[in-house]
Parts: sequence; structure tokens; C-alpha cells
Amino acid sequence: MRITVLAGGVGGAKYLRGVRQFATSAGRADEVTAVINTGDDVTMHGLRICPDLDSVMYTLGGVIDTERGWGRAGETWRIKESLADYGAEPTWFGLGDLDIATHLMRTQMLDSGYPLSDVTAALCQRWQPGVRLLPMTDQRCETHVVVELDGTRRAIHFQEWWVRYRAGIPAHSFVQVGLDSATAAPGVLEAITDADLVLIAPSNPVVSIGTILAVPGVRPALRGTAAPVIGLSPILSGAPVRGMADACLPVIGVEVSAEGVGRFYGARKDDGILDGWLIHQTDPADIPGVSVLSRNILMTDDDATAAMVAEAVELAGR
Ligand code: FO1
Repeated sequence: MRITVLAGGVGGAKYLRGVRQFATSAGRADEVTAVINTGDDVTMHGLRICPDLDSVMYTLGGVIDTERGWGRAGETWRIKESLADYGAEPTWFGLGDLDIATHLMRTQMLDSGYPLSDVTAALCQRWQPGVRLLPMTDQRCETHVVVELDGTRRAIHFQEWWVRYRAGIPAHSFVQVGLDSATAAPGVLEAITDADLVLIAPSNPVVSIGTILAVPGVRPALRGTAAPVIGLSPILSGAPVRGMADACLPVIGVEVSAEGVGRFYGARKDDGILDGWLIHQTDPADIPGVSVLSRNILMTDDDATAAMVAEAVELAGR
């Protein structure tokens, strides 16, 4: 089978470990393509940083810091400390020494004119993630957040809202800078239209999955593909397991629940993208036109996640 997964960072990376395990399990040799959100990307200290691509690449490469969910295991922070001694801003964003090697490689390749998809493929030569990683677009786009700060309303980068302010200042809206003029990266639309199964990872529905869906051509590809589109709810018992989906969903007026997110994605027979929706056994969800499957969806380990993928395949078969 050709399986295509739309995913963001930390939750998406964990989910992709399970998809990879399912795809390589007994008697299977599925091809997995992951389309990754790049709206979190940011330039700092002259380096282009792609948090979601790196979380997925490091996680599947076995070198992620599992406690943080981002950056490298065994990290040191000498350069960060030395930058802070120079008073170089921002000091609130943690760039590890090992991680900086990735950003230096990416930045010099981008500056030489290579598109982000080629850069990603080159970096993956080293980490061998075992799935094909595609950025959602090669064009630079960034999620900015319109916030209320010191009595004035202004836009700050998503990373500043999330890392510096811990999503603790009121957000009025998310702005996906550059997205309306972006084009899907090479292979992205084909990966959706030619898939046998499309999976929506339990990533942030607003700033990760929502951003991928906003890339021109992606939503029509999802609505037109012959493949079933099955999502895994990122909200269990009214809250995300990790991350800040509960801080983002209210900003766009979506209820923080499995049902709320499922309705936000919508049924493909209407103007949405879903055929199926896996939710946690504690959550009710009635989404007209969507087959809802209720089971334990906690990704406790790769086996548990792989079992969920098997469930999605079974649901897709029906
Ligand atoms: N998240 C934090 O909470 N604090 C950090 O200092 C931080 C640094 C960082 C550096 C590189 C990178 O790839 C990710 C980093 N993240 C950090 C995580 C990042 O903000 C989030 O993982 C994604 O943007 C949200 O999915």
C-alpha cells in the first residue's frame, strides 16, 4: 500500500513511528510518505529552523530527545550560552549545539538555491527515517499570531507566542504568512491523489494540520483522492496529550473535543476531508458522514500506535 500521512511535529513524529512499524510489519512493504507542516519554521541567529521537519527526522532517526520532543538527545547548549553572553536575541529559543549543525547545513543549502524538499532529502540521507519526508511547500511561509501585548495588538511569530510566552497571552488570530501564494512541494499532491490510504496525524489541528490544509491544492487533492482519508483525534477527554491544541482551537472557534476537531475537518461527502475518525473510548463524537471508531488511542508505544494504524486500514477497507 501507498500510505500518505499529514503531520506536524511532536505528536506527528510519534504517530509516524507507529505508521512505519505497521508498514514494515509481517508481510507488509508499504510505502509511507509524510507531508510535514512548515508553518512553524523560523529564522534565528541567521539560521533557518524547521521544527516539525526536524522533530520527525530526529524521532524517526532515533536521536530525538524524548523528554522534550524536540532537538537532539545528549544535547549541549554552549553556543546558546555564548550567544546570550553577547546579548544576542532571542535568548528565549533553545538552540542546541548538535541541532545547530542541522540548521547550518539547511541554511547553506537553501542559500545555495536548493529547495527545501531537496535539503530535507539530503538531511534524511544521514538520518534514514525510513519514510519519505516532504515539506508541505518549498516556499517560505510562517504562522504568526496576532496578540494583545502591552495594550497594543500586533503579530508575533508563532515560535515567540509558543516558546517565549508559552501561549499565555491572548491570541486573536493566526496568520499564515506567504501561504496563499505558496505551491505544494514536488510530490505532495501526487502523494495524496495516488495514495491507497491517507492518514491525518494527531497533530495540532490549527497550526499544523490546518496549515497543511491551507496549502493551495491540498484540500482539493484530499477531497478528490480515491484513497480513504482517516484521522486520529489529537484531543482525548477534552484535552491534547501534549502541545497546545487547547490554546489554539478556541482562537478559531472550534470546541476542544474529538467531536469538535472531527467537525472542523469535516466529512468528505460535505465540503470536508474525512471519511473516518478514530477517537478515544472516553469521548463521544457524532460527525455526520464520517465513520467514527472509538478505542484506546493513547500512543503509549510503537506497538499501540501501529495497532491504531491497522484499525484505520480496517476502517478504510469498510
Ligand atoms: N520548544 C520549546 O518549548 N522551547 C524551545 O526553546 C524550543 C527550541 C527549539 C529549537 C529547535 C526546534 O526544532 C524546536 C524547538 N522547540 C522549542 C520546539 C518547537 O517550538 C515546537 O516543537 C514546534 O514548533 C511546535 O510543534
